[in-house]
Amino acid sequence: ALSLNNQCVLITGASSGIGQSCARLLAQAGARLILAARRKEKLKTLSDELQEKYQTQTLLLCVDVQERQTVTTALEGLPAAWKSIDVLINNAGLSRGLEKQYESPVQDWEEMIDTNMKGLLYVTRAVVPGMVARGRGHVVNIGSIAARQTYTGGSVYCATKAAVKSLSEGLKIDLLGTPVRVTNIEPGLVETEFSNVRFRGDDHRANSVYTGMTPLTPDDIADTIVFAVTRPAHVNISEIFVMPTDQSSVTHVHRRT
Ligand code: NDP
Ligand code: 8X3
Repeated sequence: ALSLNNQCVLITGASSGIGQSCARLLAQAGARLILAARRKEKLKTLSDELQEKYQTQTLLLCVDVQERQTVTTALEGLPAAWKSIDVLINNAGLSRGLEKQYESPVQDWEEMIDTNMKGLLYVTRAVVPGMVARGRGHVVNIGSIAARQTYTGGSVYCATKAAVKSLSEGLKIDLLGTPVRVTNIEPGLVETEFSNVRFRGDDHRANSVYTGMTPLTPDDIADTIVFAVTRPAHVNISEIFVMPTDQSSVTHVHRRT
């Protein structure tokens, strides 16, 4: 059941973390991959690795999902062999800072909203009509524990992930009567570049997020995505909420320090 032989999968945010792990696990399962992110070099290195290890066919898309026209043009311009996307993984996303809602830099809100909400919508808008027309497809959105619980300094990030939950549910409603499936994955703490991006390269502060506890790895999340997309056609895994054993809520983290 874990074969994705020749299926075409588009992963946004494939240059790092969860997206990169998805690329590796899906390549292993036999998929063809469209790898999207802004950092072309990282995509190229990953693509070389996948070609070498699994003879994966890849297509690289250097796009910023915040730019609507760029997203639309890139996806409309896909070569014929790559147009039939079977699985879309809307993973590109980020957090910026932990300031109070009424004090944080407005451009931080805009970057989170434009990436996590609008970027996800632009990609979905460009890809899903083809899935409906072909009568096959699966959209996997990366939400978060942050959608379920707002934490200090996280209000705008948490709001964008609450939006991902609503958008996943809404898309599922809109697709009822078609064979296209929708899954919302909601991870707790996963060690990736996420905290380095949130704290703008302050490695000490970023590392402290995971100190003394065992976080999830990006492979743990990619694993659940492989599970969701390899179920039989009549099974829609609607939500998966995954936490580290050392975490029981956003604010309850067991640390051995
Ligand atoms: P990383 O920072 O390691 O990866 C984020 C990825 O998103 C990168 O590949 C980055 O690529 C891409 N990205 C960011 N902005 C854009 C953009 N404007 N256009 C295109 N690509 C973009 O973090 P994670 O792997 O942790 O994050 C992946 C998803 O998981 C995010 O949606 C995040 O919110 C979510 N998440 C993470 C958790 C965690 O604890 N780490 C927990 C719950 C959810 P590039 O910079 O090259 O464009
Ligand atoms: C990321 C989860 O709690 O680190 O979505 O912000 S958290």
